[in-house]
Amino acid sequence: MMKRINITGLPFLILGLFWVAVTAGCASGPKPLTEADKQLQLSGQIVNEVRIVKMEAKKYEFIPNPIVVRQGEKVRLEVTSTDVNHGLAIPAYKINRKLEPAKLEVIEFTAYQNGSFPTHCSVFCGIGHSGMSGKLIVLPAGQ
Ligand SMILES: [Cu+2]
Repeated sequence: MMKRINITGLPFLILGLFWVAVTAGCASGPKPLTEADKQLQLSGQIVNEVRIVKMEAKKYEFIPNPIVVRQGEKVRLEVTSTDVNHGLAIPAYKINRKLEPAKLEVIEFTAYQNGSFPTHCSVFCGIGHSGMSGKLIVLPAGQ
């Protein structure tokens, strides 16, 4: 007697795995702040009520990382790539900006939501591109 292999569940299994991969890969929503996050120093400095953070992008990192701001602040990231084309994406804040070498990019947003938000390079820049990521830490208001 031959056993039939039941494959009716296979498409669902594949879909399920695909869904897990996609949601894990695109987890752009906030994660809760850890105790260590809450001890971080704020990045940059406040000038005329705007937090200005000068940033550098280069193979394969962002400096500073993490970017630490306080909820409710107006934030201005002044970002320059010091080598090749990169991009800075902060999906939860709908930010995705191309960074050309030696060209200053100014990215402004209001940090309306607190939490820990993933950031990543959005322009292929070489072998380490997929690991070129970081965090935006938005500390709760009023501390
Ligand atoms: Cu890249």
